[in-house]
Amino acid sequence: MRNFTSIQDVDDVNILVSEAIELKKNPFLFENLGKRKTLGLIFLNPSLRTRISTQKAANNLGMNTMVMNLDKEGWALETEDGVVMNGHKAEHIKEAAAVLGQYCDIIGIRSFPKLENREEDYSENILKKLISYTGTPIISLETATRHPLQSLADLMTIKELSPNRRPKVVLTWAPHIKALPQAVPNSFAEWMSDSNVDFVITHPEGYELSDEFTKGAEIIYEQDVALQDADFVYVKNWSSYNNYGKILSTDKNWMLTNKKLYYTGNARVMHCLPVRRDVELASEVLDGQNSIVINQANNRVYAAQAVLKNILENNF
Ligand code: AN0
Ligand code: CP
Repeated sequence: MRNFTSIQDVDDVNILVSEAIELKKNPFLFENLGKRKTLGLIFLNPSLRTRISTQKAANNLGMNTMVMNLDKEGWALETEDGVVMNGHKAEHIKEAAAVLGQYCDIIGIRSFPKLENREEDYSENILKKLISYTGTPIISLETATRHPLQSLADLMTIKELSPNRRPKVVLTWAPHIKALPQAVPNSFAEWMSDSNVDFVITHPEGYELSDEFTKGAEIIYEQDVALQDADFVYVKNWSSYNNYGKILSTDKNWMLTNKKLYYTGNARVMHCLPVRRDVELASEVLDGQNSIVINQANNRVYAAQAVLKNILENNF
């Protein structure tokens, strides 16, 4: 594996998940693998888990890390080609990426979509330009359309806690006060469709995700029906893909409560975090026995470590 930007970059997902589970048992087994190698983490948007778990993963492999909050601390970046740069943007991504490639051996990038122009967001312009101009392997730390490190940690969590049969996994839309990206549900759907699970998606009409990500999944518009006999319920808000970036519903009935959990097979409840309590997910669920959101966050370290290990082994 050279880059980690989607499930398509992974040679064997089962092996990668197994490796993450092994690393969790023995995090320092490869503590010299990344010696004298530098991981640069570029953030154009906020982050708690990705920022810290990826640094911890790199440290466990003996790597150095440099974190750059380019949205606040760098020069304003021009990302389009052919622009006369006489506005407020002082540096082009072409030079910035090439320079970062001189200082770093592997680069991670977080870059949210603007949610204004679907074609522009789904072109993954910034990610593609980094791959072209840095000359280093690139890891997505959540870009416009996907969050693969999250999905790998999610799949690992499901594997660890699955019953001894094919589990039923339900992705449910939840209300939110802000328009959020489709990256987390897109990625989750893409990884689940490729896994040994029965995968169901439930959301209000108008919240269909791009079928590039959901092919193979069953879509049920009645949440109570979808939740029946679920082993895992993944809660997440996203804005509309078809009516791009818009909030079409704030219906509180879509919030997962203990009463709704009753329809499931005593399902484990997942969320990538950050979560808005009693907007997206009821406190009683988050604080209850079925919530595994902290396990998921913990697994982010080993997911990132498995990815970094694979890239280090195959590229240096
Ligand atoms: C982001 C999102 O939904 O993509 C990041 C999640 C990991 N969430 C928010 O902006 C609240
Ligand atoms: N789940 C996740 O990626 O969280 P952060 O946005 O805090 O990194």
